[in-house]
Formats: sequence, C-alpha cells, structure tokens
Amino acid sequence: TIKACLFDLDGVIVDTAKYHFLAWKRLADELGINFTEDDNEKLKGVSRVRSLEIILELGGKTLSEEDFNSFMTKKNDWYLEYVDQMKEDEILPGVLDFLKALKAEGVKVALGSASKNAMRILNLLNITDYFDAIIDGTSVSAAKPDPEVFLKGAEATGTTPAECVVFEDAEAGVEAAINGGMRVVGIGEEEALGKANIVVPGFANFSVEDLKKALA
Ligand code: G16
Ligand code: MG
Repeated sequence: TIKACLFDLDGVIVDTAKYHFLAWKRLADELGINFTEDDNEKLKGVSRVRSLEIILELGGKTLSEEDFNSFMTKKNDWYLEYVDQMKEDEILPGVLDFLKALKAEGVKVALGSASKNAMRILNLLNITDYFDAIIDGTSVSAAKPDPEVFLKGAEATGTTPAECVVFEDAEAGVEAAINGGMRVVGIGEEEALGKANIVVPGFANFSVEDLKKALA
C-alpha cells in the first residue's frame, strides 16, 4: 500500500534547476571558472555549500571562509531574482492533477527538498496547502544520499518507510530514498536514475493508477 508520497522540489515539481544554473554560471564567470550545463548535473539535489565547493574544485580554486560565504549569498540573491518571477504556470505538467488525485484518495503528501528556499517557492506556486508536511534544507542536517530528509517526511506523515513512495530527479535523491527503505519513482532519464523502481519522464502521462500498477 501507498500511504504517503514524498516529493523532491527542484526538477520534480518545478524546473528551478535552470535558475540554479543561471545563478551559478554567473558566479563561476565572476570567479573566472569555466562552468557548463554538463557540470551543472553534479549540482542537482546537492546543498548550496557543496555546490560551491564543486565549482571551486572544477576551477582548482580555494576561498577564505568569508569570501566563500559572501559568494554563496550572492548566488542565492541572483537565484531569488529569477525565482521570484515564477508563477503557477511553471508547475511541471501533470503535477497538480497528481497532487489532487492523492488528496482525493487520502494519501499523505510531503516535500523532501534540499533547498532552503522551498517554502518561498511553494508559496509562489500557490501549492503549499497540498502538503501535509514540508521537510526542506532548513530542517535537515545530512544531505542526500543520506535518507534523513525522507525519513523525517515519513515520520511527519505518520507513515513507515515501506508505506512511502519518493519522487526524485537526482541520483543522490534516488539513493537517499533507497537508503531510507522506500520505493522510488525516478523523474527524468532512465540512464541516470536506473536504481529507481520505475523511471518516468514526468507526470504528464502518469496517473496515481499508473503508479499503483507499476509498484504492485
Ligand atoms: C535543490 C537543488 C540543488 C540545490 C539545493 C539547495 O534540491 O536540486 O541544486 O543546490 O536544492 O538549494 P538552495 O540553494 O535553494 O537552498 P532539491 O532537493 O529540491 O532537488
Ligand atoms: Mg531535485
């Protein structure tokens, strides 16, 4: 049985990855580090601190703690400039219907995101009320692939890991779900998310009925 669905945010509910990329790219340019969309794949699902560390590793650079923090703030300010222009129409296709169907069936819904901006984004998209629990970058200490974010989601929805299904677009997130003893639906391409129980391109042609059949 499925008693709770735990959703990643970036890349599952909304495509904020493109805004993260634009902001990191701008920062990398300022640091004189070459940063491509391919490199950006390594940042998906990863914390803000770890993201900047990865970019510095790419460029073979180091920063003082003070500069590191001010560059992170800068990136986030730029990111929020993009994000604050988002509207409900940026919710990825099929997501809203999927959330509504879960509500109708009494399945609990939780967010499991690494982002510290998750609440702001849910509010901008007007979907905060769909969530019975919100676990984000402000409430976890261990990053994906550690299962903490999803285990807290199970706890907050009064369910066990075996009763939960996680929806993830990042390899680290799929691993986090597996490490937590949960079933997981990969959102994206099979080759990167092969460890998931099933992989679908998105929610556009995927219903709650399809989910039940696929996991039965
Ligand atoms: C997201 C993104 C990551 C981002 C992280 C932290 O996680 O996938 O690329 O670095 O959040 O975000 P912020 O800088 O907003 O705190 P998720 O778990 O929602 O995919
Ligand atoms: Mg994601």
